[in-house]
Amino acid sequence: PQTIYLSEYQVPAYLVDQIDLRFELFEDGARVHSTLTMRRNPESGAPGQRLELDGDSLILESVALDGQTLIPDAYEEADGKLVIADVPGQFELSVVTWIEPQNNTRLEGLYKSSGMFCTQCEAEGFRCITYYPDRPDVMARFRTRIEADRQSYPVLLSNGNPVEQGELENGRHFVTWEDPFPKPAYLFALVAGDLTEKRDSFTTCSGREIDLRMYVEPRNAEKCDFAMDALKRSMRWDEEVYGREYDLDIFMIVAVDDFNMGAMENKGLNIFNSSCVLASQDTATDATFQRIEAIVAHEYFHNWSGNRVTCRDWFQLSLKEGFTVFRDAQFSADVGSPTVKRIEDATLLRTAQFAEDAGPMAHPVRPASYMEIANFYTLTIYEKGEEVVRMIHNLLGPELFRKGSDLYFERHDGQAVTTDDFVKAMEDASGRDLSQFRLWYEQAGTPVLTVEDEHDAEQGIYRLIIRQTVPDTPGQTNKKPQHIPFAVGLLDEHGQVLPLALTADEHNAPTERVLEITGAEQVFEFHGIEEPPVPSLLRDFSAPVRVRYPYTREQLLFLMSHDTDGFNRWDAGQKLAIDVIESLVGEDDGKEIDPRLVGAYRTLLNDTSLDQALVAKMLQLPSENYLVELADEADVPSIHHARERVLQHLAVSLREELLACYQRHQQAGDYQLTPEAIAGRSLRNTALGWLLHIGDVEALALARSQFEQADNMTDRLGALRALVNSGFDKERTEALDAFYERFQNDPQVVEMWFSVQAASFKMGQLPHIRHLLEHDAFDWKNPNKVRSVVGAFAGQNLPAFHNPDGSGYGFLADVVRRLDDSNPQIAARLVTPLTRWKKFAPAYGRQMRTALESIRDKKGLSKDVYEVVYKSLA
Ligand code: HT7
Ligand code: ZN
Repeated sequence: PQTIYLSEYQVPAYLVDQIDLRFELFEDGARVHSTLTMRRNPESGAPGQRLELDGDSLILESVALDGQTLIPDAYEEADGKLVIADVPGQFELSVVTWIEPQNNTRLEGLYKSSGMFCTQCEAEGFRCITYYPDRPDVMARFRTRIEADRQSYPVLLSNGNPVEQGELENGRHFVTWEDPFPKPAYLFALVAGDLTEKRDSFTTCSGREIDLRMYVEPRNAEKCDFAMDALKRSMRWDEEVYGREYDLDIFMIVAVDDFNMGAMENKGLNIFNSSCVLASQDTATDATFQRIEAIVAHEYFHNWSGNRVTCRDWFQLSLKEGFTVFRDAQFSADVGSPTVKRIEDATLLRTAQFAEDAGPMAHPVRPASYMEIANFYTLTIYEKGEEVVRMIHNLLGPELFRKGSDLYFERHDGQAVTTDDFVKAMEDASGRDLSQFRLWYEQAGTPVLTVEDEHDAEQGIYRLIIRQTVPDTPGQTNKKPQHIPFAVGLLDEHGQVLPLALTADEHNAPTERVLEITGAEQVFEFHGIEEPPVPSLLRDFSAPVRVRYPYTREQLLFLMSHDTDGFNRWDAGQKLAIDVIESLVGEDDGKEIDPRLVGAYRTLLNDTSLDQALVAKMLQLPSENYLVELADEADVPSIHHARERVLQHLAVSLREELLACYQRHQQAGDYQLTPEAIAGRSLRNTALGWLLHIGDVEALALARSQFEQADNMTDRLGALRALVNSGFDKERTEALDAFYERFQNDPQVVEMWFSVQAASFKMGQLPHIRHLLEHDAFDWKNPNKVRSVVGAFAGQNLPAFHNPDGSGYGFLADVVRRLDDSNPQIAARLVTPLTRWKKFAPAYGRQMRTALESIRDKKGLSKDVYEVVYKSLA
């Protein structure tokens, strides 16, 4: 496969002003009539009159130039292109293609899901519909006419506003949609089906009434309210916080069961994976509700950050994704608990993005090359991209950042631009120089800050000596120091934050400072510090970096109970638990577990004056995935064993406190989604899980009654998970059967049922995973089902996946080879756990490599999987 380079970017030779589409939808295929009004791009230096259009899996029926049908000699169809050697400066090109949505298992372009037609065009799906310059810097006005059988497809949707509809012969009908905003083809969408419509409305800040509609399968009609409310909250928030008003008269959301990712921000017609939009108290957990709210907001926010201002090319993907994730994170923090949101985001980043940044697929936030763009919808583009925008926000402060975003939207409305344009707008609005900061977009790898300190009692000076390195990554060595906002605080022995005076005569100094790290080594002096303080470093996780500072356990215990920064308070607890677990890895079971850990957890459980949302997070031990990420040559069974020992020890030692915590957080009254209520459920379910882990019979009775009587899915699934991870075999089987019996007709709940088993070490051993794949409810064509079994097994059930006999690796390789033919995007994503082979002890790494080689050797391997496997083996 060919590698595409950012350095080879050229403006398009031809532009499209208008595209008129007519879709004839049938059961055995679809005919697509497209008429493009095109002209030569005055900015293009490309010589000649050669027109190249992209196409994939198309059957070409005819081509006409300015109304004249072209004979086959006048054009060439090869290597995914339609080439017409000689076109005038301005012309109309009509192309008719035949496609087969019913056989489209890749879920790119136009396909069928549960009997409905739907599309996914980002990044390069539009070329599976018709020949087109399928690149985001070609922006056109779309007019779309859809024709289909009225009975089977009463609802016909596309982008923009409906402008015409009517009846046709043979029980068919049509609707025409017009989108007034020029857009790239990746934002095109079409939906046709027998769908229930839910309606609401929103009045914008300027008084315009927007028609809001959700379209779902009739059985899901009762699961729309939460997403609709989340949409309205998002619309209001974007007006208030970013001054962004919605621009069309109608905004639609559609839920589809078969979808490669979470959702898609098509202009005016967002399409969602059902699992990311449908919810009810009975069927969705708190985490699902929060995810839905964040994704609805994310897709809505794209209307400005992505659609009105879009990407020039796919190297700029983080321009829209990083910025939009930042916006949705701000929104979630505003409507929920900001500290908890920050903890969740930093956990994902440190566990998974840091691993990506240290692995074979490491790439900058603005990559310099790719083979298959679908492989670059990564944690680096999304989550690290978010952190980069957040750092600009930290450096500029909220007012100047808002000035910068206003300037960016105003300056580039209707354009396809670059990450550099974004940074430039921030610079111009703030007067700050962000030239060194731009390295965050260019250099891959997670910077490491090594911090030393010294206290000069005589002068009352405390010094922080900070050294910065950026590790080598594939294709990048000898990197330059980056510009890092490093938030710090200092605590005295009573836990009071100290003023941070940078000179002897600075008065009223703040108690928190964002230090700007720009060099390879820098020293910061704080004056008036009489006693050695405890430093609180990288507060609120102010930059996506690793910090090395030799905290003692005493200091961590101190920060855990005194730090005024909620994030660092939580982080101190994590560091302490990690230190204790790591000290047990590879040791025999006689080695003592530091009693101070139990003491700290006891305080957390007993002190009801603490923020319970924070306590709920603090009680969660660091995951096995994070422990692996921190290890040099990870030995998963030993890590698992050490973590289990700590968990068991804590649960045995704190049995009474856990039972009391469980009882204290019994919730009476209606189910609520407030941060307090969510924290209460989380604490209860953590306590229950720990107690069942140690085979507590009293807790077993609590779990069974919670499972049976729960009025919400968080508690029901919490009890089920606790039972699945317990040693109570009979009760576990009974609960799993009862759960399936009750929810078998709800695909989203069945997905949870699969993943609770596949992610559990107690249950999810390979024979059982194979058994799940044979289950009636499992469907290889549905990405959610594949993720819920195979993804959960390889991504979360580490000791089973890393079975020393290598069976987990062989299994995953078989699955990837199988999926490579039907859905290469999903296959390429599933390979990820194998690509980390260098991270593991040699006996494991070798077998992981062998599994990768068996994928590499498959005949006809897709470009998607080839890129990931090839780079991992290099
Ligand atoms: N912008 C959307 C990306 C997306 C996607 C990409 C590749 C293949 C399938 C896809 N479905 C959606 C989602 C988002 O970030 O908002
Ligand atoms: Zn997005």
